[in-house]
Amino acid sequence: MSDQSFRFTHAITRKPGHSITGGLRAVDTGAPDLDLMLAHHAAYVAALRATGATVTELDAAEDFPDSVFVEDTALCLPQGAVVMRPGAPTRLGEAAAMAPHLRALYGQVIEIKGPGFIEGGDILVTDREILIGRSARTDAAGIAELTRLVAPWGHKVREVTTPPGVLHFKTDCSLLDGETILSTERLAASGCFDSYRIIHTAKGEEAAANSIRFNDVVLVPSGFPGTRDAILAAGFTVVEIGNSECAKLDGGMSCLSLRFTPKS
Ligand code: CIR
Repeated sequence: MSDQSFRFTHAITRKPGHSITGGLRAVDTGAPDLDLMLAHHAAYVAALRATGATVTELDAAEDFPDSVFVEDTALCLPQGAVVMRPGAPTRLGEAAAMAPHLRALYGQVIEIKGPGFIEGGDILVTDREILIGRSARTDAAGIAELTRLVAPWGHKVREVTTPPGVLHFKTDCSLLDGETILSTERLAASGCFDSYRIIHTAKGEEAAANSIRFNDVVLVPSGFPGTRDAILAAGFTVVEIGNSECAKLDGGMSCLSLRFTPKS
């Protein structure tokens, strides 16, 4: 089994700013507390660094309330990075703001030009394929353009469906190793992971599905003991990170970083 889908030497994160209170959310459950979010964010960055990775922490970008969720701005592959074209109008400029940072670290950076839209949160890369969930943010034209761009790098794309009412495909799943996926029951019921080993989130703990495998650890949002124990029982090492404030904006563990090994 190759491990390039979960072993990385680098990550990019961006600090949340005061404008985070204006971030997008499906349901208003109250304003996020910036100080608490900063504390959770610092723990998240520390957990990535503890695996030996180099983490570039960008300053807050107040013009973009959701810019802490850097994952949506790019897809990082072993051969190069692809700058996304977010489907949320308030987030479109975030991708262009990320591009120079990727260029500074990565050998090869290309971009989705449109007219379609695609966000990183809808893309799950496994050892054998790239799964992309169509969603309110990612459309057929965006998927088609990405498919064309990554074909010369030898990547096969499979289009799948994001459950109705779920923001991103990866809101409901994460990769634990090259062959193992953590998924909600509602997403796995679509059959999209039938050729993988699946670990289901515990009942009522759907919000734990957005975890990430990063080198030797799995970062899991705090407060989901059933799912944490299922991941532990499967032999993974778990680090729990507070996510109460990002959750108010429909964000989780994957959204907070771009993870990659630069192509030199
Ligand atoms: C948004 O609605 O775009 C943000 N409030 C949350 C983005 C979460 N990103 C992700 O799941 N990759």
